[in-house]
Amino acid sequence: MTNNTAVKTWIDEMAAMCQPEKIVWIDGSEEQLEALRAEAVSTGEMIKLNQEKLPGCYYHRTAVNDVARVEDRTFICTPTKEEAGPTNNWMAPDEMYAKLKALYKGSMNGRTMYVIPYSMGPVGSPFSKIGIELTDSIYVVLNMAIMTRVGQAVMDQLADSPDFVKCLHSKKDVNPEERYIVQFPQDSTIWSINSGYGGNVLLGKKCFALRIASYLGMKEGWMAEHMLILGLENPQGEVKYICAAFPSACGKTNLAMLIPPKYLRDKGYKVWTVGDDISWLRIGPDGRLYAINPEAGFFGVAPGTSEKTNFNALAATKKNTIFTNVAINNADNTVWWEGLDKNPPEDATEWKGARVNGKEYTAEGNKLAHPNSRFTAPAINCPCISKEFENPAGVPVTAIVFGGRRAKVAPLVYQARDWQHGVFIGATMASETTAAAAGAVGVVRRDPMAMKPFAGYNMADYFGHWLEMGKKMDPEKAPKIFHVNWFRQDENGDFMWPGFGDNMRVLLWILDRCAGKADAVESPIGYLPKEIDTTDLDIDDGVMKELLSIDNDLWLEDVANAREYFAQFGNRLPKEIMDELNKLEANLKK
Ligand code: OXD
Ligand code: MN
Repeated sequence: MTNNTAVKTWIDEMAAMCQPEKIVWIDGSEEQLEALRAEAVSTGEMIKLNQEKLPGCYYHRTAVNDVARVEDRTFICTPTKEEAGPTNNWMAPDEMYAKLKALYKGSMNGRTMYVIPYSMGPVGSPFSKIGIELTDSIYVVLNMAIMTRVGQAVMDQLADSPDFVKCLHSKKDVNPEERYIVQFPQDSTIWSINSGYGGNVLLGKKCFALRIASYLGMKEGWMAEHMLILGLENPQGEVKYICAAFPSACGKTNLAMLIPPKYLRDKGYKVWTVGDDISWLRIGPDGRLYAINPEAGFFGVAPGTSEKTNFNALAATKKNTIFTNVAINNADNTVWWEGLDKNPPEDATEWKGARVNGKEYTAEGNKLAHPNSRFTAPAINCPCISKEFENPAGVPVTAIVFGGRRAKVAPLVYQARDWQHGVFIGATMASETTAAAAGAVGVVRRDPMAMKPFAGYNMADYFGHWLEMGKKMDPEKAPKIFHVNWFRQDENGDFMWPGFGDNMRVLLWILDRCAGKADAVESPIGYLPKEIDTTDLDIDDGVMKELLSIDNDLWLEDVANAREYFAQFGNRLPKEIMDELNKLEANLKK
């Protein structure tokens, strides 16, 4: 498939270490993928689901000890510890290479090594980057073929360039004690071993498109962010694009595929999905910021996904989808998960593989699907996929939205005064633990720009890069920055805002602000709405007032918490971030 000497030399080296029985190139053809599906079914690695109800759909179960990303075993191996920063695990590259080489030695004995050339972003787009993943797992090959663009076209694009990210994965024996997910940013290299779970092994996603890409972005003057991209179309047919960053499990996929409330649908408003998890952003020739979604599929959390909560995501899973760790409904060989409906199948196989009476099993408090069970669905299946999804030039970004789960502190929405203030708002992003007791405020976890687990270099330098990007844009053309909080609670611990489709009301205020059409009031934290449209919404004025207000004392506590958090970065923290923190404190004390 290639005469590229850099590629061939690297594969020879990796094969000499892992010692596979044979090497198979993935050419991207449906014929080859179909043969691999058949092979995976014959070995039990995958189960073929009901092909009438779920055509092209398969099921996979991971090892019980291997069901999520493993942040404590994820490393950024930069030459010095300072380059990785205090929020990443670090080991010296030489030491880590030596440790892992011993683990990889003979790890593919008797197995096939698949070579997956893949493009993050449309093949040939100026935004796009190429990776090659070597893996001993057919499951990984088939998932990568959904999540990225794979095959010969990618090798043709690479031609004889050595500019590709070298990704090595071996499932080995899934030993959690020897599981490592390691990025070497300076070498454009990712090594993952002893896992078969998506986030650890689909190396194009978090490892490349966020960790390695954020480092490349810093070097090359662009940005890789943990952000969804959506287009909001008004009744005149104009579409404006929003990028939004939320920590994991805050409903990014739901927001990306939002269905507007009926009164807005009736007027002609629509939402189009460009991406649900990752954005790559570059300043275009016109000085505006443009975004692409580097992925080609959705690796979504299944539990909680239903016709009501996310009709579009559910529709996307109805064909050519791989389900991982959900439950099987044996009556018709389809899938089920908590929250799909209120009707767990009687004859079910739970995610670990035991055949149970699903009704009794769940009534006893057990879960049929693992809470982090997933669907891997092609983006083009999504009924609201944007027609700009494949646009190699990306979409122009009008607003950037940060958000978190805050029971008390953050209002429903507020706007940053300018880019620098917006970067500060992103840098202080936080979420509270969801299991908070009624009314009680959970434990605050800082997750700057939702990138804490994903920044491939020192987070303080990452803030600096955000500030630099702002300086390169005309302030009139740069996206306006906002913060939202769908999770504010009343004194009984009940959510005050309905969320889901009604979040569209907040997005409309955001876009109106960007167009200079909506009023706001200045507050110590930024601009608060005078009003959010609540047409047809059963919410009283007192609740709306509360949602749009702030408690200065709680905010001062938050300032103290943020100050403590920032201390870990020492004098590497950009001065602008501290200036904004001091300004916020002074505003709150006024
Ligand atoms: C994800 C995550 O899987 O952020 O997207 O954890
Ligand atoms: Mn994510």
